[in-house]
Amino acid sequence: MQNNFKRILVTSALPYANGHIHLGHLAGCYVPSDIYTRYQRLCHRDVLHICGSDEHGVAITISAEREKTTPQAIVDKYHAANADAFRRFGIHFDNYSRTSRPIHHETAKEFFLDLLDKGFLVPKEQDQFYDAEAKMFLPDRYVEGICPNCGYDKARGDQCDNCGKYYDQLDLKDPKSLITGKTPVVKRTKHWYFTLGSFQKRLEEYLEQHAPEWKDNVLQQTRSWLKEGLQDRAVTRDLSWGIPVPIDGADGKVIYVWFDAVLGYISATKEWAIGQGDPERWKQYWCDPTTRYIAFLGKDNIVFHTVVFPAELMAKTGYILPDNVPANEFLNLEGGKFSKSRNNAIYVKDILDRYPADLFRYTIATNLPETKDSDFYWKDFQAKNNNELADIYGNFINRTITFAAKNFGNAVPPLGPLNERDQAVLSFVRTAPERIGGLIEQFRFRDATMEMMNVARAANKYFNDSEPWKSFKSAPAECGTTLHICLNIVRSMAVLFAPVVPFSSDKVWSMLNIADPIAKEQWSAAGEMKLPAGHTLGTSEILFTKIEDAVIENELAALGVHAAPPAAASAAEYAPLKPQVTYDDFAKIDLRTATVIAAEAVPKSKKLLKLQIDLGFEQRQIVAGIAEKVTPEQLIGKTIIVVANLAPAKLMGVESNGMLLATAADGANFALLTTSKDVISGMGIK
Ligand code: B3M
Ligand code: ZN
Repeated sequence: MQNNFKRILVTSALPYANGHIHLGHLAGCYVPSDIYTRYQRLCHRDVLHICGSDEHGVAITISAEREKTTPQAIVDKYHAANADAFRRFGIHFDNYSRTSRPIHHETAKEFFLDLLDKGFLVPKEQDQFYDAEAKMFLPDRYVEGICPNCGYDKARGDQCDNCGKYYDQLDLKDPKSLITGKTPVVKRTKHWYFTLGSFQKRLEEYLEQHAPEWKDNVLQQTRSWLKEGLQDRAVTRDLSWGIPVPIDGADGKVIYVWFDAVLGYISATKEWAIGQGDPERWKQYWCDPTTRYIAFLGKDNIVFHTVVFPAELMAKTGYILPDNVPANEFLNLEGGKFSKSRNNAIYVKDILDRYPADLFRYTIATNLPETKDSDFYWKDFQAKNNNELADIYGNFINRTITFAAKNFGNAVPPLGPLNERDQAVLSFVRTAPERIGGLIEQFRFRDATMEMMNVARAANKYFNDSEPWKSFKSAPAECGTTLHICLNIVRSMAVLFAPVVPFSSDKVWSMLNIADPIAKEQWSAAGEMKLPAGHTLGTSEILFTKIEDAVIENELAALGVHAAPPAAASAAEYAPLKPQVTYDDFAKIDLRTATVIAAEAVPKSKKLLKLQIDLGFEQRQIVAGIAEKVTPEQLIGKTIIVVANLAPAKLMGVESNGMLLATAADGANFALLTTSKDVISGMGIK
C-alpha cells in the first residue's frame, strides 16, 4: 500500500433490510472487509469501517407485500436481525446505520438538490409500464418479463439476474405486473435523469488510472459499461416508499434507491462522527485526498460503485473516489445440488447456535470467490475444521500449552542456545507478518489465510522434529528452548490468525495469560518472540472439536442434498490385475507424503496441472494430469502421496519431478490418495 495515505475508509455494501444475512453475503463482501479492517487495525492504521441497512426501494416494498406487512415493519425487523447476525459473526463495523434515518434523508436531498442546481439532473417525460388494475406505475422489479439480451424469462424491469444486463424496462419482452400478473399498459410520467453521459471521459480516466491495481472482474464489468457509452439514467421513481423528491410538483415520487443507497456510506460516517462528539470529522474520511477509500461489495453491485457513485461524487465535487473496489464473485451452495424448494441458503442466524463463528470464517476465507464463483460444501466445512483448525492449528496450541503445564510448571522455560532447526522456524515465523500482510494488501484473502495455516504447519513440524518428549529426559535445557520457542509461536499465531478467527485468537490469548489485549499488538512485530522466560500461562482449553459425519449428514439432509453412493463399477470397468511383483520390486518405489503449496493450470493444456509440493526436506514441482477432475484451489494445502523417486520428465515442456497418486477413475470414483490424519510432509510409506 502506498504509505502516503493517512487513513483508510472501508465501506461494505449496505444489505437490503428485507432478508437475513447468509453465507453468500459473507463471502461476497463482509468476510473480506472484516479481515482487511482487522488487519489494518493491527497495523495501527487509522481505519474506519462503515456499513448499514439499505432500507429503500422496490426490494423492500415487494417484500412487505409478500410478508403481508408494511415496509416499515420489514426494515425494522431485518435491520435488527442483520445487525445482530453481523455482531455474532464477529463482523465489526464502526457504524451500522440505516438509510431511513433523518441524517441520511438530509444527505441524499442535499446531493439531489446540488446536482439539480448544477444541471446534472434534468427532468424528462418518459413512457413507463403502468398496472391499470392496481393503479400504479411499475418501477424496476415490479415488472418481470423476457430479457431482451439473453432471453431469460424471469428478467426484472431494471436488470437481468441471468446475464447482468441493465436495460430500459420497455425493452422487456412479454412484461407482466408483479402485483396483478396482468400485462401492463404504457403510460407517460416525468422523471429526473442523471446526466451520467457527461462523466464518460472522466470515468474512463478514473478507471484507467486504477486499472493496474483493480481486480479483473471489476475492470471487465466497468470497461464493458463504459464501452457501450453511458446513458442518462432516471434517478426518481413513482413510489411512495423512499426519500421524497425534494422538488415542488414531484408528489408521489421518490429518489431511486441506488442514487441514495451509496450516499448511505457518507451519512453513516456523519452519524459516526456525531457519536464521537466531533461532527466535522467525517470530512477527514470523505473529503481529504490523503484518505484511501476501499469499497467492498459483491459482483452484482460493481458498476454502481465504479461508475454511478463516482459520478455522483464528481458531480457534487470535494469528495474522494474509491481507490479500490475489490468485489468478489458469488459463493454457491453444494454445487447447486440442493432442493431449491426447501432451502437455498445458509443463514447466519441459524448456524451460530450450532457452530462457533470462526469455523465459518475460516472455511469461507479459504474458499472466497475472489476470481470466480466458488462453492460452500458442508463436507469441506467439516474437513477444514477437522483437518486444519483442529488437527493443525488447535493441535499445536494444545500440545504446546499442555506440555508446558505438565513439564515446566505452567510457565515459559528459558531460551538456551539455538540450533539450526530453531533458527529456521523462528525465521519462518518472523517473516510471516510481511508475507501474510502483503497478500491482504493485495486483497488476496484466500492466499493470506492459507499462509496463516502454513505457520501452524511449520510449527507442528518443528514440534515433531524437535521431539521434546524425548529431550525432556535426555537434554532438559534443549527441551526448554523448544518449548520457549513453541509458546512464542503460539503467541505469534494468535496475532496472525486474529483477522480470520478472532474469537479463537482471544481464547489463545487468555490461555497464554497475556494482560494486554491483542488489539495492542503490532502486526509487523507479530513474529517476534515476546513471551519472556518465567511468564506464567493460563489454563488450556480445547479450541476446536471434531465434527462427526452424522452432524454433516444432518446438515445435508436439511438442504435436501443426499450424498449418492458412487455407482458400483461394472466388471468391464475394473482394470485387469497386473502380474505379481516381489516385495523388493515394490520397495524400489519411494512413496512419500507431501503438501501441495501451490497449484495452477499448465497453459494451453486441458489436462495438466502444475503443483509445487513440500516434501519436508525439499520443495519441488510435479505435473499431474488431473485438471479436468480437481481445481487448483481444491489441491492447495492437501496432504498427498507422491512417487518421490520417479525419473524426472517433461510434460508439455514443463518439468515434473515425481508423480501424485490418485484412483485411475473419473467422476464419482476419482479421488486423490491422502492420509487418514494430518502428518508431516516427507514421511515414507510402506
Ligand atoms: N442493497 C444490494 C444488495 O443488498 C444493495 C447494495 C447497496 S450498496 C450501497 O445486494
Ligand atoms: Zn439476460
